[in-house]
Amino acid sequence: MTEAEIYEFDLNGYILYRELISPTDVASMNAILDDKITASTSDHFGFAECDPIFLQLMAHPRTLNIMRTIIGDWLRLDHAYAIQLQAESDVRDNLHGGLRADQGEHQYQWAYGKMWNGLIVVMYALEDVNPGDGGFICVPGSHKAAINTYKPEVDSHLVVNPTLQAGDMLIFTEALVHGTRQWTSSNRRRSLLYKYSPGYSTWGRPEGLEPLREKATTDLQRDLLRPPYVGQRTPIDFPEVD
Ligand SMILES: O=C(O)CCC(=O)C(=O)O
Repeated sequence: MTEAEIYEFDLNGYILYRELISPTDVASMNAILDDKITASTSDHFGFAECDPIFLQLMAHPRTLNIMRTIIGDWLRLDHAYAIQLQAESDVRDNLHGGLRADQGEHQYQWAYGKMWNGLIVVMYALEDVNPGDGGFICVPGSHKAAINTYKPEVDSHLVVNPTLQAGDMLIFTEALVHGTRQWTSSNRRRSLLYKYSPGYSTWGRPEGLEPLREKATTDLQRDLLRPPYVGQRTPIDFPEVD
């Protein structure tokens, strides 16, 4: 990450990268999901085991390079799921998360000249999110808030609803107060969420990664899918970024 990007992530608790997935790959991923999704698929669903392209995205060199700054050399994939919303989807507007929420796991600290994070979300948009569409919302800067007994209303002036184009990537810390607002567009929302943790911790049940481990085809993918542990854990062998 550049100094400007680190400043932005530190200031806001989230950062946006444009055009991370190529239009060709976005189209392939959408076609795969169109085949997979049925009328009974819920708004939140597992997707990463259904095609190798999604494990390749988990190990995207540019993303991992950014995660290296945010989480460090021993990062792991914690869990992954997709969100698909339509105007008729029944969304319970909410804001949750925040510094030290979830048994203290959601963390954000600077020490020894670098940031230390807990669970981090990498969200890829497979469809555009236009101004006012709803979906992902957050309170910029709230990952450093000193008060955790109060959360603003979802329509507060403190809440933002970032706009995205298909292929963009939004990264946020779960220490940020964030959530979902009713989807209002006649177009669908389709997002892929990959959540990464430091090697020593887990938010999801570690056995939830077993179906993905069975599908891993490279050492890098297998390393990212290791369960949490510390002793003799080797760092990730980060791939070169083009
Ligand atoms: O993307 C969203 O709508 C919300 C995601 C969320 O709440 C989370 O990742 O914890």
